[in-house]
Amino acid sequence: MIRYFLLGCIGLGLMARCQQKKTDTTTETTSTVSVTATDNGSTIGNPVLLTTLPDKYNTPDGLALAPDGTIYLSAPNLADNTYPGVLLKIVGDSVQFVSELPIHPDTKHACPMDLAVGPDGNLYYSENQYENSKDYKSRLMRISMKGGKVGEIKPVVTGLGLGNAVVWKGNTIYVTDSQWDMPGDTTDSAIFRFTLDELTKASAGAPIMLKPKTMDPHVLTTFTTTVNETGLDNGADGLDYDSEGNLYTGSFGDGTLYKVSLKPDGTFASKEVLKVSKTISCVDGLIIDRATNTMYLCNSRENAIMTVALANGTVSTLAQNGDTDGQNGRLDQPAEVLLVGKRLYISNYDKPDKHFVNKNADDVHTMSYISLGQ
Ligand SMILES: [Ca+2]
Ligand SMILES: [Ca+2]
Ligand SMILES: [Ca+2]
Ligand SMILES: [Ca+2]
Repeated sequence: MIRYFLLGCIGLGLMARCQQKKTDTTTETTSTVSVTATDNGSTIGNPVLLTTLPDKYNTPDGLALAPDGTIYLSAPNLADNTYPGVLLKIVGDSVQFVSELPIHPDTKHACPMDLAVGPDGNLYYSENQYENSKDYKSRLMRISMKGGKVGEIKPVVTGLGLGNAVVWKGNTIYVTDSQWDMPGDTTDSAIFRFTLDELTKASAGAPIMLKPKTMDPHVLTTFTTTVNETGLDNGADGLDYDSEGNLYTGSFGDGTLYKVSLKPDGTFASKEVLKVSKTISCVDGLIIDRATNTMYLCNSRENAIMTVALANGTVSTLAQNGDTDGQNGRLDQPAEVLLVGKRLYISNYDKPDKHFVNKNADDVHTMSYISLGQ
């Protein structure tokens, strides 16, 4: 019954009237995204509340599983950056403080995004300083880890535009930069590639300094965003690889998914747009279950977790909610996912852009999860 009601709403293009928005005073009726969601209602799936976070952790983002089972979480705190960006960990159904992070000398902010433990046991994270400065201030950072304890933290790469996702594949780390522009084109983005050797040397000496607005030798490949009504030119965002070692990324601004094939040495071989069964409007964080070659992605704009069967491109919506504050585990603009066993952890970023289902960076800050399978 509800489904037919919602379908009716979409068919008539009258979502704004069908939904009873308490505070919506806009007259927007032309959004091209068909959103099958109602305010504060769970429409698809059953995301569960993992924990509620205090104001000092107001924007949770990156998630990483360490070999010792620790689940690390970054809090860039971009919704209210009067609170410093910090490193946290998930313990059971609670979130615990791990470490403060160094501020950038120019922006005076730490802004940790995605994280990944390297083959050397150290924890690497990218920064999103783009919110503070458009002048290529973002860095790749290395946290020296000894016996699970945080040691020295220092930059190993400088000059990124908007460092976003990171993934280690063997002795190579791949990093997305959602704002790696070229001269004359402000809509570009890139995947970067750095070897463990390079980063180990950088950690002992000076960081690798990228050359903005060039095809720096560390660029694996670039992408161009088709800017839509959101006005967002952010490109490559989430990043992971399948069982055959192909990289996948998705564009935050236009939702295109890309498959990037690599040579045996980890350098670029080819890339293609992934053919999918249904248009996806926005891709933030993603993870691939390499046992099944299923991608789980965060559709930040539509407040949804979607799956893509990589074998045939079939897109399904695993969970989706309307404009929520996240309480009770409802999705509130998911940004990152992490699969641990049958549990899919979800960071609710809750910092909306124009034409997003999520309308308010509210004062409820949450982590959710979805139990997959039995
Ligand atoms: Ca740009
Ligand atoms: Ca992201
Ligand atoms: Ca919230
Ligand atoms: Ca919200």
